[in-house]
Amino acid sequence: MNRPASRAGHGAATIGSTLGGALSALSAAPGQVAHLFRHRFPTVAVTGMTGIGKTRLVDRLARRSTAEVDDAGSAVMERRTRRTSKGRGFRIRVVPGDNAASRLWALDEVFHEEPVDGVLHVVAYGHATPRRTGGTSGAATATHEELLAAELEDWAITAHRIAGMAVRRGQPVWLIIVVTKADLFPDRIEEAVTYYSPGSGSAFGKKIDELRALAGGAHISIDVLPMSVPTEGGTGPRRRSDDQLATLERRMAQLSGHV
Ligand SMILES: Nc1nc2c(ncn2[C@@H]2O[C@H](COP(=O)(O)OP(=O)(O)OP(=O)(O)O)[C@@H](O)[C@H]2O)c(=O)[nH]1
Ligand SMILES: [Mg+2]
Repeated sequence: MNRPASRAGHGAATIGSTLGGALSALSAAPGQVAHLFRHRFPTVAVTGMTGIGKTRLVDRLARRSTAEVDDAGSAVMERRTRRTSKGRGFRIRVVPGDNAASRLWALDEVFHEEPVDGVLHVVAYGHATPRRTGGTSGAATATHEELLAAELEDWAITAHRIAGMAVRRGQPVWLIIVVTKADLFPDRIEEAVTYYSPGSGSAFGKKIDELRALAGGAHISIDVLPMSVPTEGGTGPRRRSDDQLATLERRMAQLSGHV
């Protein structure tokens, strides 16, 4: 693996003498470098409906403090890089949750044009922050049931995209359902995790089972993990949040072959 790469470095000098070898080395090397880079910095798509907590989560993952204007929501794809020790990490792409044209472009990008290695799909057990859609005024309101239903609808769209990608790619794809805002329902965390789990028979669980069926033989690994990223200065249990983050990061590293 080293040899062709170092040869390619002297490509111009050796091209006359060992034309065939040098040419094949030149064409192979960029692929190998890209492959190595991709292994060290796999791409991860972060999906989920508007107001669910994607931006807060990835800012925490990237060790970056969240911008003040939380309430606005994200209109375009956000990009972050998470660096871990030993020169590894993740390239994170956050698909905007609002149903704008930019969301469709972003979904196309992460699931079709530059298919990602893994997906963090963010849900919040009906605790998404209601956001106004463009052009309307006044505070947005929605009941818990409406928000749960909206999560389900949002997942149906994303699940189709993930299944399509898995089928086309023919290599394993991993998915972690991140149940965030757990600080808002501390006594119902287990119940929430079950609700989002495959085989649970819940409305969401059934949709996860459908994803498996849609993807056919393509391999998709599915995890469900609780998370909370309380606002800075908040009174929530910091310790639990740190543990949850550590668990998520460990699992992402395992799934990417980093450990
Ligand atoms: N209590 C609590 N609030 C959270 C948590 N995560 C996010 N929030 C709040 O929920 C709101 C929405 O979070 P965002 O991260 O902006 O949501 P988003 O998914 O990026 O939304 P869009 O950009 O519209 O797609 C913000 O007011 C956050 O402060 C959490 O774990 N706990
Ligand atoms: Mg956002």
